[in-house]
Amino acid sequence: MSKNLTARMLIFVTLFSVSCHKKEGEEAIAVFVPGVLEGSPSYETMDLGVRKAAGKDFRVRTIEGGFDQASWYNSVLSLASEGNSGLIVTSNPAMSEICAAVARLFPNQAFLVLDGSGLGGERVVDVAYRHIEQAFVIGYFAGLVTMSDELEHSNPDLRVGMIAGQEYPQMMREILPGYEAGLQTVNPDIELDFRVIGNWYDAEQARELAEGLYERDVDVILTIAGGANQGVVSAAKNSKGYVLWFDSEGSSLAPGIILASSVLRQENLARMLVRNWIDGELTPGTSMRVGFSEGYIDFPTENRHFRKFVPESIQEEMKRQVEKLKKGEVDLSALL
Ligand code: RBF
Repeated sequence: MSKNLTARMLIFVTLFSVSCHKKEGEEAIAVFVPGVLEGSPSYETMDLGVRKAAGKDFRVRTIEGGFDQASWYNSVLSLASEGNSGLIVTSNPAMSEICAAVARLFPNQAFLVLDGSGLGGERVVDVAYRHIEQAFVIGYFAGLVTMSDELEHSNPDLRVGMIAGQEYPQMMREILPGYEAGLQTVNPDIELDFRVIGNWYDAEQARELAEGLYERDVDVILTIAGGANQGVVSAAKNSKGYVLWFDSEGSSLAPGIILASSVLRQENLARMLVRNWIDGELTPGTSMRVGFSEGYIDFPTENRHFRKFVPESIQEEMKRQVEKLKKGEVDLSALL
């Protein structure tokens, strides 16, 4: 073969592979946020994980669906009907059924629902967390906080709070019972005061609810309220109380006030599953449930604020409890 021909072939091969690459670059992944991104830990980590998996090869478009939940179905439907996104990724338990309904109309559209409900049907990939474990571990911690005589703002009353954005099946059947079970494992006399805001954005109402709880001698509040969480933190600062965080690590947002977090490793999960999709290895209709033993729920005891502000005896007790959860030695099935 002449040198010239080899060179020409090389140019052809190079051009060809560049054009293949470009085609890949044009394919988009849509991240549908059911709400707004900012302040919602599970949405922010989903978006990050998708972007890490996509790298430079895939364009990622993040669409905020806003707080009108009745509009989400139409928004996802129009995303699928545009046909520009090879994959639509979203997160929260209400999205499984919404995506399943859209998937029936657009059978070639790939869907990935993180933090789903298990009701994704035959075409959607649906991953549900064992929220009961996530809530149990932070409930156990809240129990130790309210019992403590080493923590400055812990009072002798055995009363603990929880504030949620909304009531929904996973909240009422898993998170609330898991949290209560954690509290009562520490001491059956601990009382729980549970309040619901009714949305995921009203920080002012969250602040009022939290202040009411602290006035009633609650010393620690678990907040699961998206953008409204900030209101609970302001109330804790004014009333000298503690806050517990859910889904992501929150203690750096208010060191010494947000004492601990029960986290989802949603960024890792999103990254892994989107990579699987890119590699053609995401099977439609797959449904999974993950928790501590698979490494997708965690209670970080090495966090520097946790180590600084939490009494050592509580740190040690939490390490023991986390080990048991990781090894699958805590049986919470009776609560479901
Ligand atoms: N969590 C947030 O942080 N922000 C939200 O805007 C938000 N909206 C939700 C809407 C619905 C209909 C449901 C069912 C849950 C929502 N969540 C939201 C809760 C979130 O998906 C998750 O279940 C909890 O954060 C516990 O991990």
